[in-house]
Amino acid sequence: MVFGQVVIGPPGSGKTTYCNGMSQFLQLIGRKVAVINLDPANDALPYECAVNIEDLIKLSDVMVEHSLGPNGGLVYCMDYLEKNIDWLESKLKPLLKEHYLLFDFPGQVELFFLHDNAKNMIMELIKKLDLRLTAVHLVDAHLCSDPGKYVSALLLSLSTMLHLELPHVNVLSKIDLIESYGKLAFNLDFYTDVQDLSYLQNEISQDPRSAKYRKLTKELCEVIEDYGLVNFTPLDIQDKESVGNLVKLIDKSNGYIFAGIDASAVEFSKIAVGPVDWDYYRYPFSRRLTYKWIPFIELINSLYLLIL
Ligand SMILES: Nc1nc2c(ncn2[C@@H]2O[C@H](COP(=O)(O)OP(=O)(O)OP(=O)(O)O)[C@@H](O)[C@H]2O)c(=O)[nH]1
Ligand SMILES: [Mg+2]
Repeated sequence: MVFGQVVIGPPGSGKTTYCNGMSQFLQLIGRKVAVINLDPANDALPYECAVNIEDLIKLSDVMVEHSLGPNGGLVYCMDYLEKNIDWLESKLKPLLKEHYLLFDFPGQVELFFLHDNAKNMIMELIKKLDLRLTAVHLVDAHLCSDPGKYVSALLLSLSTMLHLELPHVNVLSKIDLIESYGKLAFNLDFYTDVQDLSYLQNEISQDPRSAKYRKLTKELCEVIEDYGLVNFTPLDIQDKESVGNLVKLIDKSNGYIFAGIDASAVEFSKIAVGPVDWDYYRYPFSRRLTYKWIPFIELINSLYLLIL
């Protein structure tokens, strides 16, 4: 079983920066990480990538050869990648033994709630390579500063969740910048928990530009609430506590915390509902350990820390 994340979100939401920061964090807690760049428009990569789509197809070549713009070119590249999935599989196979995978995808949102190429490709990889992947959907926290934009971020997140059908974590990225966008109409919890959107409708009603869409917005908010699927985790990629909280959530969603644990269904459900602590991060090979060894290792670990 191989675990990893499919990192998606609108252009500029911070996906590449996230892959860089997340891979550094995961390495610090003892995991071997491979970042896979599947965005052919990513020219200056801040991380060292294990697989790069540029070795298969170049966006600039596609645009020239088929007279396409950047968006059409990216859709073409994803289609091409899906047809050449064997290439990606062969590149991933040597990494599977000991790596945690981070897939950096392009920011064209239509690839993830409209077209099927990216989804088919991910499903194929999951099936053939026995992967356990969580979709991490980044949305710029800036969108909270405008009620209309926030509703569109909610809709985008919901439609991506429904389309991809993967374990899914929505993230409000660049939360460190939120104060610079002015005072928010509500506390941050309101935007992250997505509990009662009727308050938001009052805000929208006061906005003369949106007045004529009032009824439409109300109906859309009701759809989002009826599904009850969307919420957000705030993230400042430079803050290790913030990244750590997100890692705990992702590890629960793709089953990383359960891997290698030889326990009953009751034990599993206890782990699932309880708060995740950091113990399982301390042992890089804990995935292969059975539960009974953990107290022993904890003792060794404490002695080691004492000596240090
Ligand atoms: N302040 C702050 N800036 C961030 C954060 N994450 C990303 N950025 C900045 O946001 C900009 C866009 O980040 P990228 O990582 O390139 O975003 P992307 O989603 O990969 O963009 P595309 O690949 O073009 O879709 C860069 O200038 C980053 O430095 C964050 O957590 N805080
Ligand atoms: Mg990028």
